[in-house]
Amino acid sequence: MFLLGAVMGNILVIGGDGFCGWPTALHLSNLGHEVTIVDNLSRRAIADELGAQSLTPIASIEDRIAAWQRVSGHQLGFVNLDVAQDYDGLAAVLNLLKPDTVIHFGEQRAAPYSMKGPRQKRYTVDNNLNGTHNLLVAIAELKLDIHVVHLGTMGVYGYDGDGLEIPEGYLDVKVETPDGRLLPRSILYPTNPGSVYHMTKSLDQLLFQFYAKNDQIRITDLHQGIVWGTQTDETRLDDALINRFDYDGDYGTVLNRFLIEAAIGYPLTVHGTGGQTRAFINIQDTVRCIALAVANPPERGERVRVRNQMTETHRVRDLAALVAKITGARVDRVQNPRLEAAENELFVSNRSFIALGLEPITLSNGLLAETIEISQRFADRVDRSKIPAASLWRQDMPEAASHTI
Ligand code: NAD
Ligand code: USQ
Repeated sequence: MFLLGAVMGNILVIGGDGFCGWPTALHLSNLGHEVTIVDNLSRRAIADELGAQSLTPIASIEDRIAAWQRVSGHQLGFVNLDVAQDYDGLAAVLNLLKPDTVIHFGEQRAAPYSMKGPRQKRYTVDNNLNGTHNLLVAIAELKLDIHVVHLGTMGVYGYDGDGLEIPEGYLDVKVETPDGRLLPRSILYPTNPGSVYHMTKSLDQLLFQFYAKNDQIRITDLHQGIVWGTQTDETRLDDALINRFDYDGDYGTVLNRFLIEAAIGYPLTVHGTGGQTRAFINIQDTVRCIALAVANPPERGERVRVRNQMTETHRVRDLAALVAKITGARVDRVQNPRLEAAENELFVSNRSFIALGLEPITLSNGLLAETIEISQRFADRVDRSKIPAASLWRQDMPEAASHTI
């Protein structure tokens, strides 16, 4: 049995000011849930630190919340709190609101930023692991029966695949005993992270496994692919609700970067051969998947429920060719600043969301045109100097992804 958001609840959205969290908070609020955002606004601070703002002009959190109340009539709560640093504050919020569900987006999510240098590596590990662990400890200590929905990543599985279908979190294996018997085991799929950021998501998985077993916390871990697009049904309702759109070399993700590059006549920055195949999902499907995950929690005592949150896979150079075909952009091949396989295959099971009724938006469904339109509308806000990917995976690698190869 599954539910389509029919049971309304009290939901805390950690990281609810971010790219995925903001439209999710609006979507859940629109469905009738009581939503409170917890965010320390660190993403806005990092944008200032990098001198790289969202392509779209995003309103302050206060103006966003006021605009939502004006257009929808729904209230959104907001707590400015660092979940990694302020355990007591987090515990107090949980104890006061006693949410049915906590959705946890509140991590440093850019792989290039996490590889920039020692400060960013340490910040990413401290922030992501302490935040996740604080949440689990607080729920266990307060003895609250909360469903934790965490945003993980497809990147925990690694990207050197050769054709095996990646299952949803667990691998069923047979282990040979010393006396030759074969015993079945279901193990967490071996992780193979490609950055410090992806490594924190691999480590999060162990925290979840332990607290699901020891304290019977109900946990869903969503292994999400690269999110593309920017607007959703709710963020389109008012200019002050517009979602963020990162395009810089650290936070911009590949398809959104290609679209804004095309809009300003900047050659599409394909890293190396562009042979990496990745999983993708549109932001509108992200919010739908999260609503489905919220409505379909695991039972107490059940192992962590892992769902692969992606709708299609594409090779990077094919995406560049598609964008070039639609927009007339020129494709450039630049020095790859990352250490990653030159080519990989990727087959992913997403059966659990399809079984819950997800009807995937794919690149061919027309939403690409909307993202191109947004890119063109705000093209004059682009700082071209922020486009090259400058964070190197190893300091001894050749400089600058801006160099054509
Ligand atoms: P984002 O950086 O736009 O949003 C994250 C939000 O969390 C920000 O508003 C930030 O201020 C907040 N935050 C970070 N640390 C915090 C802390 N210690 N306390 C309170 N708030 C904190 O990122 P996003 O793109 O919205 O990603 C959200 C989640 O989804 C991340 O965990 C990310 O790993 C995952 N994810 C994102 C993508 C993608 O393509 N964007 C793909 C797969 C998974
Ligand atoms: N790439 C290019 N050109 C660019 C930017 C990227 O060729 O201009 C390539 C990269 O080298 C890489 C691929 O595109 O091979 C994807 O890069 P990305 O920046 O779009 O995605 P990634 O670093 O993996 O991170 C993003 C989100 C992260 C999320 C992850 C999901 O920032 O939060 O976890 O996607 S996944 O990729 O499935 O692991």
